[in-house]
Amino acid sequence: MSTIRLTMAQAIARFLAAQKTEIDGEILPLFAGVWAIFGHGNVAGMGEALHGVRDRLPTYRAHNEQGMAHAAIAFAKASRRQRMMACTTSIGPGATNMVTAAAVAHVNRLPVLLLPGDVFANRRPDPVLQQIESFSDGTVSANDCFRPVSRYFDRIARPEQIIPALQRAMTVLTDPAECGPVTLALCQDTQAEAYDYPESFFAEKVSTPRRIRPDRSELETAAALIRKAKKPFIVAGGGVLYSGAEAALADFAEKHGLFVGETQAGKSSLHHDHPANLGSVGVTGTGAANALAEEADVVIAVGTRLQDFTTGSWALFKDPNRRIVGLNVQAFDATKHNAQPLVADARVGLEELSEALAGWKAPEAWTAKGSSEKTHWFEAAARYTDPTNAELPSDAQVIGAVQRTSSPTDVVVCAAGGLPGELHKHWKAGAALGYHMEYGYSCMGYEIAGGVGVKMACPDREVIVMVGDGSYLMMNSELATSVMLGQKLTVVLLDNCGYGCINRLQQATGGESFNNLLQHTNHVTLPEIDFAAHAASLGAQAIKVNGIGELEDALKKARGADRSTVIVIDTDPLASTDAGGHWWDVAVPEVSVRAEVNAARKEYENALATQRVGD
Ligand SMILES: Cc1ncc(C[n+]2csc(CCOP(=O)(O)OP(=O)(O)O)c2C)c(N)n1
Ligand SMILES: [Mg+2]
Repeated sequence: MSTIRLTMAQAIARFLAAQKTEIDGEILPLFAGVWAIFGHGNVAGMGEALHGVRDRLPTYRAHNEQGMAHAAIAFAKASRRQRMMACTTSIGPGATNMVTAAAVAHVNRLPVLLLPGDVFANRRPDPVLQQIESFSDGTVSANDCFRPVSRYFDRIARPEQIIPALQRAMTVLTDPAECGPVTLALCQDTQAEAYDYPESFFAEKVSTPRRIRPDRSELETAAALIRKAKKPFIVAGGGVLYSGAEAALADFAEKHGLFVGETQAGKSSLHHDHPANLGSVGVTGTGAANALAEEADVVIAVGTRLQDFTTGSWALFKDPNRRIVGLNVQAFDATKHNAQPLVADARVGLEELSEALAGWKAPEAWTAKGSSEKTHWFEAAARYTDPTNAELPSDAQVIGAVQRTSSPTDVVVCAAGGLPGELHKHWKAGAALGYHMEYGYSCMGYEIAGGVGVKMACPDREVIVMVGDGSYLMMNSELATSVMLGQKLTVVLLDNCGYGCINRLQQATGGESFNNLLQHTNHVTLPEIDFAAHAASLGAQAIKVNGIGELEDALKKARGADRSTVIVIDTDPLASTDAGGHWWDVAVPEVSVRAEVNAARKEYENALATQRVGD
């Protein structure tokens, strides 16, 4: 066996550079690059190794470890999980800064390879700078925080351990069902230690996405269940996009006279004006999709985790006899709430289900209801996004302006605040993947960093990041990275002076406005933050606009710009779209000195009575 003597870090770099993927007949590097922030825990080992492969595997420097991992995660999502990135950090704070991002990837089932540095395996210099020192357990380090948010975690304390560890990592990262973050914690001394690795370990490897076909008996049972349905309804989740099943979904819906409600992750599975697309479903659903979901007797859940925003905290589907068909590549999801599982890739699953349903169509009365609900919804929704003379525009009116100046191939990126709900209801998605919402973890601070990753994955598409003032303040530093790397974004920053959506939720649960909007928060001086000046200081073009007309002008200018632009607009913190939507389970205090809370609790208990447990 021929071997090659490399450090453990050099072996990792070489191995990653040898991993390829085939997309539309083209062989591409599986890892588009490595995000890195160096410290003593990785600069000598991983730093030296990445420098050695920089022509084949580029290294990108970021400003915050969480931000760089968000960029990597967004890249993978915008690449339908077929390409990905790795992230390396120092030990201690650099590593734990990435834990939140690991959770984002874990919830959203997205591949990312996290390579935090770790303490010395030989323990000779203990305790090193940033070592947390457990009194009771010598095997614990700060990186153990990654365990619950990694699909696979390993600590590498000998150089040859990476041979099985990297192979296992690749299995997880490229498996559609198991897919999620992998953390390999790399002991600092081991990174620099040499070993005679087999040359074969570094041979080029091309991975192709695995498409799991349905089990015969599950397919027959699911098809029989659907054939009996009088009011079937499809819920399309992120799995549709991950699998590239948009055409299969459209075909399935058309052939069988079915309507589709899209989850946050599934939005843009169908073009917004496809006749079968009733738009968003659930807590932030359209009146149209929810009307059908409420009556549905068979819910065909495709590639969705069925999280509470989709199921209205399990109170949305009201037919007492309704069944769910869980078409999902992961059995964990396919069997939720007593669903009839159909474990399969979304695309081949829909194709085979369609064959099994040959000749069957949903009853015409039900189809007619879907079409008329859709027409009603769009009439009702238009008045929320149209401009008015109001002093401060609502989020929906800003969305209307962005929509009017956008093209169908644009990608809108968002994650937290009031915007996700408004975008879910109102955004008219064009091409697939044009709606990029991180609403699994809804992590404030994802937006700008995520936008950078989306732009890297889709260089030919305009990327529009929509972000609230709160989320922007939480993490904005990758705006400088977007300028530095020439990854142009248009950022629309909606400044309502605080955490608008949580203030509204607080009021809805009977609470006094408290600690959310800046004005209701302990302060000596009310901050007047000049967001445009801030963004300009990071190198972006920046402008503060006054009203919807100026916003549209600025958006048009930003399209032509070659560097990131931040457009700041003041918005109304109290306005939101009351049409559509559904109850969401947010626990209201059982006892309170506030009459408003007691009233909200009564309503809450009434709503709880409609919640379905288990079925
Ligand atoms: C990291 C993180 N911390 C806290 C929350 C809870 N949270 C959700 S939305 C929100 C407020 C967001 O404020 P902003 O971005 O200004 O949007 P707005 O609500 O004003 O629309 C908070 C605190 C969260 N989702 N993520
Ligand atoms: Mg805000």
